[in-house]
Amino acid sequence: MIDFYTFGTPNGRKVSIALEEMGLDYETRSIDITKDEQFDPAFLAISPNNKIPAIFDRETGVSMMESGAILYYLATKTGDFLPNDAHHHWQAIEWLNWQMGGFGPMLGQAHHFLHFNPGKSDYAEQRFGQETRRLYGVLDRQLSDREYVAGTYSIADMAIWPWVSRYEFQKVDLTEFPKVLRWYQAIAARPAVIAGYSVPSASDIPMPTSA
Ligand SMILES: N[C@@H](CCC(=O)N[C@@H](CS)C(=O)NCC(=O)O)C(=O)O
Repeated sequence: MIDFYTFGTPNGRKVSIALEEMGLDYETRSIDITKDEQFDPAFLAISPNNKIPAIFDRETGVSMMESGAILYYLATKTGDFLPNDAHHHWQAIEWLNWQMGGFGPMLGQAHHFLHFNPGKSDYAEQRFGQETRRLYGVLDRQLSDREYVAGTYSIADMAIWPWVSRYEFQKVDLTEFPKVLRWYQAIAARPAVIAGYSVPSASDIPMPTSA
């Protein structure tokens, strides 16, 4: 049994999708970051950086923050969703880290300046809007000759996909990135993804109207 600390955000959904895909038993503990529950000392003992997601694995006694590390832990624990051959294994790790170091942090800034605080800074809107589009272009190219970012569906896709699901916040028209759109729709149809998207509370997966 895994205690899963989360909220309805892309970083949280990476892990709920992985838990569902891997068929692991988990209990959800909602941490409402709009009410500062992430600063509760009991939560800080598990997640010292005061951010969701975090897990405590009752079987092993491991507690862990950082969604990329958690995905790697869960894939290693189950032996699922990390390709076995070295080339694709390391490609999955590479794209997982691309998400953790670039796609997530940059799109997070785009959410702040383009969606939550528009009109505050032209410079920031341009900078993060352009970087968001550049990153979508990189992902579109990676998906041009393979179904998933590392060949087969892996934890790298689980890390990237929830950020794409916020395309409306990022003012991105997914039809401009046809390979990303095809990949997004395929993953959105997976029952484990639909279930994981509704953790900790019921949520519909956004779908582009032209799709
Ligand atoms: N690098 C971290 C980022 C986690 C993160 O930014 N979590 C946000 C929600 S998506 C959070 O908990 N924010 C609360 C805060 O900053 O106080 C990860 O991937 O787990």
